[in-house]
Amino acid sequence: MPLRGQDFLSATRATGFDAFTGVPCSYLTPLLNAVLNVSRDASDATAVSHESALVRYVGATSEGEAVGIAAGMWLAGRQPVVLAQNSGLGNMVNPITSLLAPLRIPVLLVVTWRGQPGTHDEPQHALMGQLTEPLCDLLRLAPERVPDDLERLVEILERARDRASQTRASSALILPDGVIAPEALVPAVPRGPTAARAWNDGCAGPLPTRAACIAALLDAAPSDAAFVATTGKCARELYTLADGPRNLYVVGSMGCASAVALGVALHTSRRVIVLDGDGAALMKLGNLATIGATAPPNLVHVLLDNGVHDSTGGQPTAAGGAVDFAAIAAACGYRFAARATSAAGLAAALLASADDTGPAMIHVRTSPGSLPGLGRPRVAPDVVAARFREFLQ
Ligand SMILES: Cc1ncc(C[n+]2csc(CCOP(=O)(O)OP(=O)(O)O)c2C)c(N)n1
Repeated sequence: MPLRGQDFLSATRATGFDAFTGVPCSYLTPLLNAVLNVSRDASDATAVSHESALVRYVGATSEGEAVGIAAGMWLAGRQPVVLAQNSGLGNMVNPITSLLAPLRIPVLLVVTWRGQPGTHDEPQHALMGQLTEPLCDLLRLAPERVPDDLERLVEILERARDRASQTRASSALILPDGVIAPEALVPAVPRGPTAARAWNDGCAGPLPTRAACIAALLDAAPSDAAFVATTGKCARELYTLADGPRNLYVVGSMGCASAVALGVALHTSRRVIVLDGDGAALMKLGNLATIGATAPPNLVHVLLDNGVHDSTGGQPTAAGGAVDFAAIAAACGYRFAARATSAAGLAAALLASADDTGPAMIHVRTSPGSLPGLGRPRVAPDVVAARFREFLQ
């Protein structure tokens, strides 16, 4: 007898997992529908409060983004679950190896098993079907198959929870076809278009350095704000200018900083300021749509646009200084979209963004280059993650 999606969800929540994100797979439909149905009930009852929702499901644009969001959820005190198709394992490898592993952030992955050997499936799933278990094994995810028996499922979930709390290790459950019975989805009300308030500092003059921009933000931000910095010299500059527990240095997983910040922002009332690069933002541009759709009021996305991959030697990005990130953010549903070309303008935009309810984008043009003699964080990434999590409690 297949399990009901509701039973799977109840068992997951009873074991302590309390935040969900992912990308659909047809095998996951009953489980996703159970999560979405509960999640909508919860958000109806608590229209503006992200924190009191019984269950929150964030639909991501890629499985890699989902891992970033889940990491942020954990940093904000949750026990997150990522629901994904095994085709998406490729998209997840980078944030699993360069975000979850070094920062020791435990996430439970529920990965479907398209192309399971011995079953009939489409050709595009055949190879990944064979690789699913060994790949999860290689990624140190201690994969276990989801049984169609509730008691055994609870035991597996408890093992994953204990691994998470005792060793901060992530786990994977592999979900074969037919283990969960079908369930209908309560249709969502379509989202209408939103308007963003435009803001411009109107400055003309030499562009500021990234370090001057970070210093201006550190001065202007509320003292209880959290900072999430993208990989490369941006995080190293934040560390050099003002290391402390309110900073998270996203040392790898290029493009995931805004996803991590979203996962945090949805579960804290503090302001969360993410320092992104133009190269990193372009690598996971879908993140902007997810931020617009989930619209956390306390998230400020600062895009430090030097037009180059400064951290790897200054090669031009596809933005090349010509992409209008404020316009993209506005079109994705951000409520405030600012353009700045000076450090003072950036600080003023941060203050102005506080008047709006919803995610803010501040696109600031900067010159390439970094602080001379730039250091590297001497605090281990897992310690940075632990102290950041404690700061957020
Ligand atoms: C998936 C992945 N690809 C490539 C890299 C190498 N890399 C590290 S930082 C960086 C450049 C980032 O550019 P941008 O986001 O514009 O920030 P900037 O260095 O200009 O501050 C690159 C390509 C990486 N860490 N991860």
